[in-house]
Amino acid sequence: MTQLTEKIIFAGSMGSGKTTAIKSISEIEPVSTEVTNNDTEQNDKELTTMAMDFGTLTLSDKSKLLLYGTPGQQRLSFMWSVISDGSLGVIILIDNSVSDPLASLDIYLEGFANLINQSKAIIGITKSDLNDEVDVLSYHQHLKSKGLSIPVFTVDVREKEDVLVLLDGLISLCESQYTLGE
Ligand SMILES: Nc1nc2c(ncn2[C@@H]2O[C@H](COP(=O)(O)OP(=O)(O)O)[C@@H](O)[C@H]2O)c(=O)[nH]1
Ligand SMILES: [Mg+2]
Repeated sequence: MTQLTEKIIFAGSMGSGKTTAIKSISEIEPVSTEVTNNDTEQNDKELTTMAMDFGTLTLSDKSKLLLYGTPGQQRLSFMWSVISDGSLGVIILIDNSVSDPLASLDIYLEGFANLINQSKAIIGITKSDLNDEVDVLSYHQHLKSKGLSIPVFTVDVREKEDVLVLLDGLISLCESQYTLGE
């Protein structure tokens, strides 16, 4: 039987926990890349560094997940659709400790609209232990006001189990044949 391979995307602003989430569940030492952008014409000679992460996770049915962390910077958002192409779905991580987490959410709702419209997205609220001013209900209300219904979980991505909850949620959402754990 052929072994299936699927791409999962971790998105979110800098500090939202993408690198940590991939590190928590990857079975290989995650690869983090720092790529220098030499497109001086576009960037006015400014050197741009973009960080990407990569890890893998093999599920109990032997299917393999390729875990990609997207560059968080909004100016690199053109990369998001390139990386998302052909993926199973996106896990959007929102840092709840920033001053306006819902504004940050809007950036990703727009950037990943394509996957969101296909119900291939899930939201993980991180760092609620640092700031719980904006709660899950506020996220739901915010999404509802935009006519969206996306599952939202409060997580600590330093905990493997929490990241698996997000993965499990995304996979069931995608009505995939895959199952996690035993
Ligand atoms: N207190 C707290 N720290 C967290 C949480 N999630 C991630 N972090 C920390 O936040 C920092 C930034 O995370 P990182 O994975 O580098 O974010 P990235 O920029 O999205 O890759 C790391 O030091 C994590 O340990 C959380 O839920 N609570
Ligand atoms: Mg990172």
